[in-house]
Amino acid sequence: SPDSTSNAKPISLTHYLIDEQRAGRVNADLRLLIEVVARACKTIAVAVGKGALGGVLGDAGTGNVQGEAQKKLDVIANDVLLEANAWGGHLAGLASEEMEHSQPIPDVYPRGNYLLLFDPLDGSSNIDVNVSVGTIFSVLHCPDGVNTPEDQHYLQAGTTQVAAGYCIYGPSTMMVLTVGNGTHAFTLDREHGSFILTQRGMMVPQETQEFAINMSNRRHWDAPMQHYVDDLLAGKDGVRGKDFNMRWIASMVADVHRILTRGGIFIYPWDRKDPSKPGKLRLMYEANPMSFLVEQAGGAATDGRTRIMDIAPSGLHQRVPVFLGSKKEVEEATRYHLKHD
Ligand code: AHM
Ligand code: MG
Repeated sequence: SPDSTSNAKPISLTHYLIDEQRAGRVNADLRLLIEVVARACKTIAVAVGKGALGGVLGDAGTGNVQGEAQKKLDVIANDVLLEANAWGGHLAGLASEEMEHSQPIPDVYPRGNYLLLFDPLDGSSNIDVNVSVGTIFSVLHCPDGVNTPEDQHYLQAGTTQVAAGYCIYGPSTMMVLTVGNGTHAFTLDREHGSFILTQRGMMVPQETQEFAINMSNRRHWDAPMQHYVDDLLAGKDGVRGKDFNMRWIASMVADVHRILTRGGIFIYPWDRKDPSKPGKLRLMYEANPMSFLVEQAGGAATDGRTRIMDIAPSGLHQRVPVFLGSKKEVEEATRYHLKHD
């Protein structure tokens, strides 16, 4: 993109947000809230980057609300985000993948009008092997007249999100953000400590020859899912008439970042390993924010049948199957399921 190579003066995240505010697309509170999240992500980037030297690798010895082992860095990242956002005055409350219930902003601080949801460190099982991980976040309005938000107030469809983004801690640290006016990437300039706009208006190619899925679960999938992937694997010799390449980092932020960069389809389907769970990924912390980013970049996101952002949430930690990325391919995968119904 021309932004990363041109001689034009670099545009910082702060500058970008002020431009959006002047254009009437974000207000001062939302702008400052995003700045606070970005600052917290810089702190997390430092902790992640220290690796073994920071004594932060390994298990925390605790479980989160879903009974999953927490890494020390899960706990650190969660604390950093809570601490950074509590006193800013822009939020009414927060909810985290790592906490059973949402938390209203403590009474000692002023309360704002937004709700922040986050997965503090997604893909954290990858940390110990030094693979990219990330923070995912979503911003909602606090419903009118609600002063002390409870879990139920967060149960809003993805279409109501006012902002969403992720920060990827990889070879470089990047923040990818949407406030409903395209999806834009900012790279952390470590020397100066600011995020610089390096790709304006990311666009996911409509078609793709690359898919991302954990193939080891194949026998646990339902029939349409098995047929769909079998047809991808048949390549040129099958009904699809073209070969497909496969990538699976097992770190959603890294997999979605690749798709936003060069296209592809990312799938975490329903499987019968644990029939009580309708998928692995969480609607509120992972599926909705990623769907918003992908749709704003011209891609699509469904649960195999329905648009993810149209789902009316029933629980803070609800799980959903996820199909997202290149629009034509997501539509194709969705067709396999609808045909079968
Ligand atoms: P987490 O929130 O516990 O880190 O789990 C989510 C991660 C995603 O980042 C990734 O896409 C998926 O789990 C990988 O699952 P699997 O290990 O089944 O391949
Ligand atoms: Mg996660």
